[in-house]
Amino acid sequence: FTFKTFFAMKSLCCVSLFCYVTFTLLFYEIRDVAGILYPQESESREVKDISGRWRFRTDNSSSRDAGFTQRWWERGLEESGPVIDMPVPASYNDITQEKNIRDFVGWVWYETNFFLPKSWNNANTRVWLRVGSAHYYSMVWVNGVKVMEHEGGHLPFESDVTTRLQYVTTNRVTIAVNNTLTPNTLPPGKINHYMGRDDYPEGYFTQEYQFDFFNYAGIHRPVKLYTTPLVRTSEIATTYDVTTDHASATVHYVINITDGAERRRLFANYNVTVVLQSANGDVINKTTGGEGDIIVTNPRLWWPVGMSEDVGYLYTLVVYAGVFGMNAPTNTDIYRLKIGIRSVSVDSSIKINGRPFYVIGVGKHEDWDVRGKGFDWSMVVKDFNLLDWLGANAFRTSHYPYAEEIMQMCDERGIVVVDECPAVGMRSADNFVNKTLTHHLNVIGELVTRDRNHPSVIMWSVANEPSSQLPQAANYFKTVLDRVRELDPTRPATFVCNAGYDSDVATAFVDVVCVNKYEGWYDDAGRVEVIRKRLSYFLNKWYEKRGKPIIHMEWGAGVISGFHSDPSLMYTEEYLCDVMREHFQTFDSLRAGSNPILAGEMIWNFADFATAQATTRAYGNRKGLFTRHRQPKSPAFVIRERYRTL
Ligand code: GCB
Repeated sequence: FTFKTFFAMKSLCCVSLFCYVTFTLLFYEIRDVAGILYPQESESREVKDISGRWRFRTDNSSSRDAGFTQRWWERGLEESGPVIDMPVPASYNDITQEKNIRDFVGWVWYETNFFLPKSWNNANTRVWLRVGSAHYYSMVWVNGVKVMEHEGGHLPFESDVTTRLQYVTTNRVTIAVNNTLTPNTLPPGKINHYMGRDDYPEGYFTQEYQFDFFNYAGIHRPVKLYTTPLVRTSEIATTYDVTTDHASATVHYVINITDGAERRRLFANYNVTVVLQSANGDVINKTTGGEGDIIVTNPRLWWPVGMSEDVGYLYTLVVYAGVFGMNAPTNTDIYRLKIGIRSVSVDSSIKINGRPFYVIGVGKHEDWDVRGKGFDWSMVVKDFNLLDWLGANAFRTSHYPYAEEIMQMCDERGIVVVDECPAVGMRSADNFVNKTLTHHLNVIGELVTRDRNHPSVIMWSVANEPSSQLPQAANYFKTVLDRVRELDPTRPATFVCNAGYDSDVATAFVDVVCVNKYEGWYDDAGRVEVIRKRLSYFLNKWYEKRGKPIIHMEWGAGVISGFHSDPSLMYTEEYLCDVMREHFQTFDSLRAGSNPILAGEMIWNFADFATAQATTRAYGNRKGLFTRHRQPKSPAFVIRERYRTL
């Protein structure tokens, strides 16, 4: 199955009115999902980052609702109780020496103040408040007035706060965040109450979840204010066609222009000019209108690491949007979107620009010491340098969407991304109900509209290791995967499966079969000698079942850095090296030959990471190639040798 762009399909269907109507509806549906463009400066936009040291308090009341009953947002937080310093962005869990804060469940309150430049106070300027992400449910007030609520971590949310701001004095922003997970959140979880138990302290409860990483919480990504003109570009969607000889490409674009009344209008009311520039700013081509095509002859295609000398080439799409008749530069909104021209398709293999692409990557986490899941440029750049050192060409945003800045770096560095939804730990039947499904579809909408312009994203993953053997999983995942393809028909979609090949009912709807299996670890622990045979049997069974290319998404073994043994023993550095060599034999036999069934391998995990406390987790998950402090364990050198050779 080849993923042609729907734009191409639309023009093919022009002859048939029926088809035209069908695709036009699709076209409008894309517009109905509010995408949030990354805030950036331009001649018409300013950005003010208000991250930093905020005031913070956990709501320790037994029902965690004191903040609401006492209306903490109405005054400075200091006036309603004690506060502590809290960095933003950062998870709050590891910042203090308090166990209560590390393991806190419920509402926490953040607050800061900011001044605004007087120049922002004019009739043609709108000011937006944007939270890069907060885990999990957020409410935001500006100067005591509620401006937005958002459900779900890992994705940005914003609101027009123009009318809430003050220019003669300081402004106050209050953000309440609740990390409680329920059977219908993504990821799901549940609260266990120990009511009526004489053997537990009174009122005791715990947060339980079925995923293997610490439930870090707080404001995880920067909080920014930014300005736009009244009429602004609010969404851009691009797709590409590349000719088979690579001699020409078409950039299809759809732009949404939003006016001051926040009504979405036909772009016919506005004057839209779109200019495609090369990386060094030369104009390649330009056109006008809110939707259209830009032809690029002899395009410099976007290639991932290892497929070309010319890795991660990005053009810039400059969008000028203004109102007809008042086209003075001050009224024109200017937004620059970096794009990479490439195609993705799947038949017997994954193809980028028509050429087979073999995934050699890692599963990752946004996880660092002290800051938890808080965005930190030092850690992000370090991780990219380590990916480069390994020679990896891909990673999966296991198990939730990563920061936009990380996606931008993937585009630039030619690192392919399998972009994952935070649907991890859907293990029980009460996770597969309409309430979860509705939220899942919303999250998919937010994820696809946020990330659809990143050339690095070659596949959507809608979940990790759901109980896909449950009968209700079939319809559930068909619905979710249909929705992804509806929003983005240009990329394959999948979920990552650990159900048995004989019991799973939902991989029928994926484009690439992605499986997790830990031979020599969870299966046949300590018996490296059976890995080759067992792994090969398993992957062949999957291929027999679905006949689709397979990515072995997770495999590996726990290693405590500095543990050694010969012959190897589980948890030693030598053990993972042995496990790797056995896996490589099978991978090589299945990725080559006349019928290659394997499209890629991703080891679990890039680095050690924090988890909930458990008897099977010694200071977190130790399957990292690198320690949590990003120092290599010896298996990292074995992977490096392989990835750099492949
Ligand atoms: C898995 C999960 C991942 C865990 C890993 C492990 O299958 O997808 O989240 O961390 O196994 O190490 O157990």
